[in-house]
Amino acid sequence: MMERIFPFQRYRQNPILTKSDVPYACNTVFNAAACRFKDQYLLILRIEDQAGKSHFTLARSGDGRNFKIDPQPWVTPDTDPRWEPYERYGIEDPRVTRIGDEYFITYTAFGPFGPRVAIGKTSDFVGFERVSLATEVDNKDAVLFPERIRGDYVMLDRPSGVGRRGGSIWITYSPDLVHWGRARAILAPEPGWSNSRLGICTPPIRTHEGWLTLYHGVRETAGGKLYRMGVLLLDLHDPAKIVGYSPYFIFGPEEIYERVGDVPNVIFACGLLPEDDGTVKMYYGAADTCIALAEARLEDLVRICLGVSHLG
Ligand code: BMA
Repeated sequence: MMERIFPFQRYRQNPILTKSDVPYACNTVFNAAACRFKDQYLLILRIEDQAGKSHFTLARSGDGRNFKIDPQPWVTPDTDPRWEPYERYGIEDPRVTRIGDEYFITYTAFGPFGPRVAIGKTSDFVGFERVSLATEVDNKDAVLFPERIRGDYVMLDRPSGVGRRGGSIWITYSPDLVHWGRARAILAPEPGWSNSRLGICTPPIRTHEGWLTLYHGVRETAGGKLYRMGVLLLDLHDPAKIVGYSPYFIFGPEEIYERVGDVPNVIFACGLLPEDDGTVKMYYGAADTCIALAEARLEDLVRICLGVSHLG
């Protein structure tokens, strides 16, 4: 029998944000990027409006649990003709990575040609400057590493795959965040809990044993798609190499707010924040309808990747 390991504990007062917390009319709030800025926790919320298009609004907190949402959106789809055709249907699923003194936001730009990965940046969470449309279409779930590796920026992304070949996790490199290449495949869907497609969830965290990231695995069922989460550890010096990963899911929809919503049975994390006490806070969208929080010990996540079946 395979040992079942569920390292994350849900916050008792989940969900932490719902549309009733948003100070203006919208459909849903979900899939938020997370970071620390000055002495605050910041979430970059994906808010879907009543026309079905998403934009980003900031939420701020002193303790990482109780958030207050800004009165106005922060980033909306661009009207500049260089970007407008690609963001016309909305901007979705942000992830944020601090590199030096700047915060880089990778997100899905969605338009009539399909979804593609875009990168923007800020240093003050007031301004937002678009940097590049980093991939062609049919690619999403991109995260940047928090430091250059052998001189290059490094990104994990998820080209969709064609036909029955579901999307896989890839790695790609850039000297300037604009020109990307030397792409290599990292992990493909496998029979079982992630048989349909995979995608990276959260920007990599440096640990002694490797870069730790969460990924989602999708299983097609008679009742629709089931989004659950695994954990992946990549080599510190050559992140195209896998050190280890969970052969089973470590977090899946169970609670009513994860089971019921606009898209049922979805948990979708975009933010994982390490704390000084060795724990991590995972912020995840639940059922594409609200935002929830769960906590784990970073060491437990590493041990799962290393194949240690009993948590310490
Ligand atoms: C994915 C993304 C996510 C969403 C998930 C489940 O493809 O679009 O934004 O949470 O599907 O609907």
